[in-house]
Amino acid sequence: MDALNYPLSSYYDFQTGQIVPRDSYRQIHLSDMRGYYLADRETLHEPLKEDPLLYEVYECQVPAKPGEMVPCSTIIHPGSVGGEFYMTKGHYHSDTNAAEIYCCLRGHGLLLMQHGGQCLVETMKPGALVYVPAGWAHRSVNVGSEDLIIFAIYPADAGHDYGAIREKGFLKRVLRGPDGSPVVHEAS
Ligand code: S6P
Ligand code: ZN
Repeated sequence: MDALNYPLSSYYDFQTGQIVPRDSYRQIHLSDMRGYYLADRETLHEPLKEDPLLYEVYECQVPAKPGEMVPCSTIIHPGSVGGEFYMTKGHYHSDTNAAEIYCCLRGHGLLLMQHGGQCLVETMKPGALVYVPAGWAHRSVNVGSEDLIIFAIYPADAGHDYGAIREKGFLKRVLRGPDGSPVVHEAS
């Protein structure tokens, strides 16, 4: 990240959630989420019958040093795995002093935030602006029938710690109820 031309300017498509030019982009398929879904516990070591794309993340590349900030877009597609809505892996920031700002542009979702045995659930609908305090794990869940598009900004030197969530999960899970609407369960 030496040869940066300032100011950095991109185009953000509010309809699709894409950021152009595409600096940093990743796709997360079901095969990348082994062990995260409840239904996966029994079938963890079985080959997947299909491997749908669950979510995509665009990030603007900036130097990973104190004072810099990363703008990013997450697009979570609609769907569920064994009745559990498509969701991001979820993580803590490695720097426990690093907060984050989330803003929902499109769709309908829930944002789980967890810290010290407490798990809060915030509604994400267009215009919802949620502050993720430093030290809180966060996971987005698409509970709607269209893409959930979220814009976020976080400190460039925050770092991402996936280990604790990968091993223990969140204290709450979001499942599809009998009528298709989301039901938040205490994780077992
Ligand atoms: C980064 C920020 C988001 C997530 C993205 C995917 O700090 O919270 O850009 O990276 O929503 O979630 P995850 O948990 O797979 O990184
Ligand atoms: Zn984050």
